[in-house]
Amino acid sequence: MNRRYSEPVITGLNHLASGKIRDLYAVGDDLLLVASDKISAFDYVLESEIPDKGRILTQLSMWWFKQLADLVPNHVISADVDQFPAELQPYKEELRGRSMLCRKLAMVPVECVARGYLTGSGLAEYEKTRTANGVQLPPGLVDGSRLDRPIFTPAMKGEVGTHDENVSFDVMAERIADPELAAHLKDLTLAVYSRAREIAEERGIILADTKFEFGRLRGGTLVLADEVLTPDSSRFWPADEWKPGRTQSSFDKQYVRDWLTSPASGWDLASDTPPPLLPPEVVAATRARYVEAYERLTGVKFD
Ligand code: PZK
Repeated sequence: MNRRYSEPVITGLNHLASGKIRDLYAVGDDLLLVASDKISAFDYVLESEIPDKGRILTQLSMWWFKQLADLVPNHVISADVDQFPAELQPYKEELRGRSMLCRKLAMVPVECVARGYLTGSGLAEYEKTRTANGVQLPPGLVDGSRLDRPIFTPAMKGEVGTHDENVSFDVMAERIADPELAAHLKDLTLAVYSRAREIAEERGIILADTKFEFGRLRGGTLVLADEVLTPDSSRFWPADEWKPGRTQSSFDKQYVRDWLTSPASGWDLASDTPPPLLPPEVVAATRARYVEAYERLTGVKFD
């Protein structure tokens, strides 16, 4: 695979780790999570960036954290650069709107996934055994079917460079060797996802599934971490185009996928060569979709 990883963007800060499109820095005893404008498609991080994507996703996460605060505490200290510690002030224009200062947690090594619609790896398992992560499901479901009761489908780290491995609740509980924690993760994941699915549905966006990361404070309190309920951590589908029985349109990335797989791009997904630069109109249309998701969900104009 020919993945490209982002370089740590802010020289001068104590870089700790990078995901595909986000970077993590140490700031005193706390952490700074910085979202870039990078976008991934077909497992590649593209050369083209989507202007404002990091700010949009950070502001969306912050909005969700607020909607969910009565269900679960979160790791955010502040996303207001003017409130950041003195050592960050030299970087404040680079950080503004796209960074969150967070409490450092002892992370739970489980990707806590909730699914309220069946697709992807959940669908693949269902078609073989009528289960998802070992959970029995009703007969007759197809790609994109809504699940009346959302399911908890945890995943755990596999080998480097591979996708996470879906595991049953029991296997996850065994591996973390803490059945009470396992039960708490499941309950929190389903409670938070169910609240979010309902809010999104009212606003014409289907939140098909999502991935949460939790950590613990000293003392043991479970805290919701990372970014939450963004198009990068979740599948967003336009509700007005939802039609079970086929691959659903992606709310945010459909223009990118359509163009990359069209003859116009000159690119072959099977070729193992990195995807080409996106044309400006594809970048603009994609940016508009991120803005639209933000504005529909929050009811607030993005600026
Ligand atoms: C933490 N990640 C994943 C995200 C990356 C890596 N509050 C926290 N405390 C301790 N650790 C983490 C968090 C959070 N969130 C998250 N790895 C560690 C990650 C973004 C960029 F490089």
